[in-house]
Amino acid sequence: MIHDLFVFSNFVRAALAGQRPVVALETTLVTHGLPPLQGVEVASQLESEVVAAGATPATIGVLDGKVRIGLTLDELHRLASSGAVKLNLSNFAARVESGKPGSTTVAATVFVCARAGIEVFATGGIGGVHRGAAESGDVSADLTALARYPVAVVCAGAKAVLDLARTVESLETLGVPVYGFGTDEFPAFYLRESGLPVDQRFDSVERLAHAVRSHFLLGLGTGVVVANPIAREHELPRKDYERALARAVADAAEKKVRGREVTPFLLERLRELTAGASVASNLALLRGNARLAAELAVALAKQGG
Ligand code: PSU
Ligand code: MN
Repeated sequence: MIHDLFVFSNFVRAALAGQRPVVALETTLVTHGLPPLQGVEVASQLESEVVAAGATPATIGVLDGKVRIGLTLDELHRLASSGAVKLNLSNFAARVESGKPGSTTVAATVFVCARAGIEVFATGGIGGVHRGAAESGDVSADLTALARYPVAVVCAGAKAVLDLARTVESLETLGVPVYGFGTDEFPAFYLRESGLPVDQRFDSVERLAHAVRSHFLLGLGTGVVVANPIAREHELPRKDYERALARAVADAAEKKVRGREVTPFLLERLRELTAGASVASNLALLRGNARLAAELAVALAKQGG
């Protein structure tokens, strides 16, 4: 039995009990990854995408001393407006214990999925190895969680602000397969291509689901990254993007932004420097990931486990 620190919504509990497809969604992108008012609206849009593709959404967060699996719209509003802290694996338990609100990163969401028996999770981009990590040691706990919990994470690659080559190397070292959906290359979030390879390409959801199921059945124990590139028409123009990114990274260094603040700072700076275009791309890829995750969950449920 799962501990009563975990609280399921009725919808999610019923879907899991009936072995129907469920897709988890994180909340750090709601509270820290998007401009404040947009976060909740985007969260509901992602839930709608999941429902439209035939799965039950489980948006995850920490409220009132409990881990909530399937937040209501009301609870999402509370999370977004009450100073939620960004939770990874190291600050998770203390935040639950405090009774104060927390939003889940990929690391925390993957952990909750594993505890709750949810196999598929959709996000924007995973965290990874930061630029300059050799000095700062800043490597996202998302990698730790992927190495530890068998959950399929559908994403548009890793956050664009990272050292992507080192992030891909780390995934291999940790034993986390990267499956490209309709691509041979690890996507670069706002761009479809990074020049880095994936482990295996899949062009059909059924084949992808078989590979994910095999990974789970073999008991490799790690997560799977399903890399789903942004649609061509929603990519940022490469030149604009590269210029904005270089500027944002320089600003972060100058302002000595550190630790958990780095990602939100860079995303906000990119939004300003691209006049909002980065947010539009972000929304498009999030919707695409929610849809593919739901299709994957449906295919996995059909195949059985
Ligand atoms: N990528 C984005 N927007 C985000 C994040 C990633 O484009 O908001 C969030 C995710 O929740 C991810 C977290 O798990 O940032 C990673 O943060 P850090 O690098 O501090 O571990
Ligand atoms: Mn970090």
